[in-house]
Amino acid sequence: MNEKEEVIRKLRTGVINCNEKGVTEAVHEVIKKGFDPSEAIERGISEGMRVMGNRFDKMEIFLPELMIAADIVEGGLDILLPEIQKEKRPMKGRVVIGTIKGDIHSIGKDIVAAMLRAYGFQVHDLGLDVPISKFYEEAMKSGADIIAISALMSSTIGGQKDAIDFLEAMGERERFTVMVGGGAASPEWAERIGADGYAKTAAEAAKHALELLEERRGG
Ligand code: B12
Repeated sequence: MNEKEEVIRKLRTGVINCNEKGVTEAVHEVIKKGFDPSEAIERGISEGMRVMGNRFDKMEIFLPELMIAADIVEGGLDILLPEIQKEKRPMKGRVVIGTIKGDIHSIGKDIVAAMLRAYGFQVHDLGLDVPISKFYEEAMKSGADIIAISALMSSTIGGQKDAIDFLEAMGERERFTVMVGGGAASPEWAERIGADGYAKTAAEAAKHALELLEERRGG
C-alpha cells in the first residue's frame, strides 16, 4: 500500500476506532506529505463516519460513541479544512449555507462550506438548526447567488422543500439557485422538490455550484 493510501486508511480506522491520537497524527501527515486534503477528508474521515453511521443504525454502537467520533472528526477538520481554503481563487459568487431547522449535523455542511470557499465562493455559513426565514433574510441581505441547505434526517429533510415553497411565496424563487444535500437527500428528492442542484460529496457540490452559476449567467 502506498504512503497516501496508508494515511487515508489510518484516518478512516482512526475515526471508526475513536482513536483521536491516530486521527491527529494522520491529519498532520496529510499536510506534511502534501497529500490532497479534500481527498483525505472524503476517503478517510467521511468514509469513517459513514461506517460509524451504519454501525449506529445496526445498534452496534450508541450515541456516546457517535458523539466521541464526531468530536474527533471535528478536531481533524479544524486542522485540514483551512488547508483546503488556502488556495485563493477569484470570487465566483456568494453562497448562503446551513443545516436545516431541527437538525444539528454539522460535519457534512462544514466540509461543503470549506470546499465552496476553496472554489472561490464567498460563503455565509449560518450554522445548524437554521429556520427557513433565516436562509431567506441572509440570502437577500448578502446578495447571494446560491442557497445551500443540508439535512441528514428524514424528520428534517422536508425543510428543504419548505424553503423552496417559502421563496415562491415571497416571489423570490427566480432570484436564487437552490442546492440541497446531506445524507437524507438524493437526486430524485432534489428533482421532486424543484431544487436546482444536488450533490453527493463536497467536491461535487463545489463543481456543480460553478456549473449552475455559469448556466444562470447564460454561459
Ligand atoms: C455524526 C452523526 C451524529 C452526530 C453529529 C455531530 C456533528 N457535529 O455533526 C450526533 C451524535 C450529534 C448525532 C445526533 C443525532 N443523530 Co446522527 N448521525 C451521525 C452520522 C453517524 C454521520 C453524519 C456525518 O457526519 N457523516 C459524514 C459527512 C461527511 O457526510 P454528510 O453529512 O452526508 O455530508 C456529505 C454529503 O452528504 C454532502 N452534503 C452534506 N450537506 C450538503 C449540503 C449541500 C447543499 C450539498 C450540495 C451537499 C451536502 O457533502 C458532505 C461531504 O461529503 C449519521 C449517519 C449517516 N449515515 O449519515 C447519523 C444519522 C444522520 N443520525 C441519525 C439520528 C437519528 C440522530 C439523532 C436523532 C440520535 C438521537 N437519538 O439523539 C440525533 C439528532 C440530533 C439532531 N437534532 O440533529 C440518523 C438519521 C436517521 C434518519 N434517516 O432520519 C442517522 C442516519 C444514523 C442512523 N443510521 O440512524 N448524529
